Amino acid sequence: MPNEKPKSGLTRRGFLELSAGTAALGAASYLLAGRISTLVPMVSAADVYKGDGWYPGLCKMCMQGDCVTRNHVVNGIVVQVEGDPRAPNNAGRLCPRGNAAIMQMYNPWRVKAPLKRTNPKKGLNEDPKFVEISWDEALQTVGTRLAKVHQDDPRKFVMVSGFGQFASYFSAMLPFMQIYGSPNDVPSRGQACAYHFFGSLVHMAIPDSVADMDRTEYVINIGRSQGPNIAVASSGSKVYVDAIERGCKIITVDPRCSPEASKAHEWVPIKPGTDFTFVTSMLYTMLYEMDINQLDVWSIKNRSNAPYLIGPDGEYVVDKASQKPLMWDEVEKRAKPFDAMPSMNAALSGTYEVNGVTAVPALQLIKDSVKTYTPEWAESISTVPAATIRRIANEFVSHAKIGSTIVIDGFTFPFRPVAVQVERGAWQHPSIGPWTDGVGKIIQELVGSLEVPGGATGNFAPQSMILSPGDDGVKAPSAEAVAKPWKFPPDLIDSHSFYPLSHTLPSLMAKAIVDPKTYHIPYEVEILFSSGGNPIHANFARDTFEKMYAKVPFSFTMSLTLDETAVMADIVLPEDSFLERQSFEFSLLQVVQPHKVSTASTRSIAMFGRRDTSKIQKLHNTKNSVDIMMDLADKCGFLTGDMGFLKIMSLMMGAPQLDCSRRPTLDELGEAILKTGYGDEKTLAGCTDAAGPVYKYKTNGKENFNYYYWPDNKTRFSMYHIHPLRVGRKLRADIKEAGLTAVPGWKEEDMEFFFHGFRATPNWILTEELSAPKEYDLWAFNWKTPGFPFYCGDTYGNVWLNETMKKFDPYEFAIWINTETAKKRGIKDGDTIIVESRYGKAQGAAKVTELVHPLAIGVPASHGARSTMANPIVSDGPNFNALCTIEETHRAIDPISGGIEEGPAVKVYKA
Ligand SMILES: Nc1nc2c(c(=O)[nH]1)N[C@H]1C(S)=C(S)[C@@H](COP(=O)(O)OP(=O)(O)OC[C@H]3O[C@@H](n4cnc5c(=O)[nH]c(N)nc54)[C@H](O)[C@@H]3O)O[C@H]1N2
Ligand SMILES: Nc1nc2c(c(=O)[nH]1)N[C@H]1C(S)=C(S)[C@@H](COP(=O)(O)OP(=O)(O)OC[C@H]3O[C@@H](n4cnc5c(=O)[nH]c(N)nc54)[C@H](O)[C@@H]3O)O[C@H]1N2
Ligand SMILES: [Mo]
Repeated sequence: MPNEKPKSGLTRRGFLELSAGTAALGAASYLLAGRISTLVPMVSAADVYKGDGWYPGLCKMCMQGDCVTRNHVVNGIVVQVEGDPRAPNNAGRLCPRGNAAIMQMYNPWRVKAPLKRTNPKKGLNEDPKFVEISWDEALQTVGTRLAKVHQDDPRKFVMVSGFGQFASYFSAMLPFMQIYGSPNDVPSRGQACAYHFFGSLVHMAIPDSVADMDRTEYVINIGRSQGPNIAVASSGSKVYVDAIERGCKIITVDPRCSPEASKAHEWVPIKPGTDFTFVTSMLYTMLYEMDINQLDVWSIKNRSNAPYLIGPDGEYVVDKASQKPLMWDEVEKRAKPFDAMPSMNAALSGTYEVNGVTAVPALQLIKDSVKTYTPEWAESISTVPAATIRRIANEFVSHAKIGSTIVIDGFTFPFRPVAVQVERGAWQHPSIGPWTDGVGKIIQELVGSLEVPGGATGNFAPQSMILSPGDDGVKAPSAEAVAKPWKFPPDLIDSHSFYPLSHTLPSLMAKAIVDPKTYHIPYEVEILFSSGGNPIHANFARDTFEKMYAKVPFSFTMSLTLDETAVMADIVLPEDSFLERQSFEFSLLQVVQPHKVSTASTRSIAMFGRRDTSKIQKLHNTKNSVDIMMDLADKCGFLTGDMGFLKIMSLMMGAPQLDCSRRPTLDELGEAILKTGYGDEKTLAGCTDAAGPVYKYKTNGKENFNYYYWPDNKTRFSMYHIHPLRVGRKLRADIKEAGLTAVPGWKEEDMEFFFHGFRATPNWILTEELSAPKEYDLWAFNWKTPGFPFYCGDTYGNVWLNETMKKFDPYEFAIWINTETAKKRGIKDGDTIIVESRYGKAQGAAKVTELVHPLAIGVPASHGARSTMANPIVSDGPNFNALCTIEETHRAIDPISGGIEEGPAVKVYKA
């Protein structure tokens, strides 16, 4: 049986020893030629592939998936993977995961053939009693169901995907959903990865703002990595270290001294969930303790909405005739439309009678909003010394070199080499998390460092549309800042209408499927399709997701291993490992640039993700996921045709001239993309190891900065964040009109908390966790680690990664506790301890250390509870996610981003 577990008698320990042996041999054979003998027994001797040599590859051991590799193939077996030194992004580097890719492909726990469930009872601890079936039967079973629901009501089909499957998501799964007509495409990560709103709003920086690492001189990282924390080979870590070597100062605000913080100029330990106070008191220092002329008055007046006059209702006061926002002209002593006067004449403070109302320049309101947020106040909540905050605010401003310019290709730019980067760690705290970033943006605008050399840019290739202003002169909300339209009763299964600015809401999907009435869903879900996304482990309520999968009459997956979603499935469609996936892979570099840092080497790059797997022997009866999606589209009857699957897929992939009247092979598809993007003379056959990676730069020099397309006051950034205020107002009205008194699941008395973040200026509020009962006297927090930033690439099931991290990183599978804190509780290094929140527990070995804040308990990665049918090593370590809740009654969901509170108050004791 290809899908059986390791032989009985081979205990878990036995298996680990076996894998330890494989890993050790594998590692040793990096140095010795004899390495393949450890892998040979896994393939049948009859199939010896000819064509030993090096072949081009593309790594997919993390979600970014753009590191170019060279794969050494001997007798059809991949014996070595290394970074391609010619690659513009990873330049020969490869992280620990990339180096362990071989063990993903040759993992004995892979799904080896299509499977059908024979035990109708579904549960995470139920044996599904899978039996192997043919591809024909599997596709027919899924196809018939899909076609029926498609006819009936496409909303009843829900797709859950994630970063285990990012490339096929863009290329095939998304087009499938679009043609199928179901709006219910729910990314599994959503509520743990919600930090896109303010970047999208202010400068279309999505996923988030990234520093210009070629030139920046002072970066404040709050709850975020620039690469080293998660070992990013593509850009990331190398760029970070280079910047430090060239003298750039990096300040890391984090409860933990991460590998990155240890290399940084300064580590600022902070109590989890309190970053809002740090940034708002920096803002206080800048506005109350500095002279305005120390700030970039030119940028404030020309490139933000800070001078716009605001009425008592919080709205812009507009010119009656043109409807354009007004500014107060200090020279002419009257209000004028923002584009009808020299911006430098605009008032930034005071009150003015305009249009019969008392109007105030927006900057004045921002200043008023932080008047009590002194560094001393911030210290009382965050524990960061007031003097440190003041010093950092002053250093930030002095490093901004306000007034300086830089000439690139003959074009003169403002030069502002500072950035504030606020990400996950700081965002995942309802109501105040997003605003930590919202204030981070304000601080940067005060020194003029957005979208100019040295400052912060976005991850999209620079281009003219990115900063285009609306009629009000301010860059229009884009990407995730565009509010989802209201609809009641909702079509969307995940309550998106109630959280119009959110990223994605998988836990609300789960709740609505289990209990459609509470969430006002007028239909019952009939089919769940999961692939490369694991809401059961990526989120915070295993039970709810288990109930969801158990309730839906039919679910299927496209899987690499038997993860939780597969254990709950009726049909499992086995997928090729990326090392054996044919032709090409849709590279993320087609869409967004590396998430972590930005340099000229990657800022506008597009790359063809060539994989030549023709000489690699496939191990099992698996298929390429793009092929599987074509099969399913065919079964549903929409493969070909004018707006058929092939057409949409070819458009999404950037190959509009593909012949869509018949099903293409993957080679044909790859070649069409190659020719469209890189020239008609290019052929797949020409993409060899000798020829090197295929890529191009879309822009160069001055075109690499969005300021170039919208200089001076041609566009303005949101500093007074009027958009969330407006969205909140509309949402209140919509809810009322629907006859509701609260958002589903929320208590009526918590609705003020719900709407708290929908405002234009920052305002502090105590979260549920910061006001927990006194016995919960510590705060747990979490981060991604170099070995296991995600489950993509099946990192947790990878024996080499598991062994390496166990052996070399004593912090990986442990619970971090500060020396003083441990002493008070009689906890010693290595003791088994229990971390208990009001929602759940995590257990593990204590790592007593000075590298963590005394009030914080660090629980790394996403270890712990896992699928019963995967390699048992996947459940090693403490499970952070069990400590968090998805309950609205605990105010656990951020109403803006949809993010879940990831800083639960906990108590800690010896087991
Ligand atoms: N504790 C904790 N939880 C977290 C996070 C954290 O840092 N800590 N991070 C959060 C964030 S930011 C995100 S984005 C999400 C990510 O969460 P998801 O988007 O769900 O992605 P992954 O966890 O990477 O992988 C999901 C599933 O993909 C499967 N898989 C891996 N490789 C392949 C493949 O090649 N093919 C197929 N078909 N399946 C594959 C794995 O078995 C896994 O079950 O997790 C979130 N959850
Ligand atoms: N190459 C590559 N790049 C990637 C990815 C990839 O897979 N590969 N993944 C992308 C994805 S999906 C994501 S979500 C990002 C994740 O990128 P990051 O946000 O950089 O990743 P995390 O490790 O989750 O970082 C969170 C940090 O916040 C800290 N932290 C936790 N709680 C708090 C808090 O309350 N306050 C403060 N100040 N800090 C806190 C943690 O200790 C940790 O250092 O990376 C993206 N970039
Ligand atoms: Mo993420």
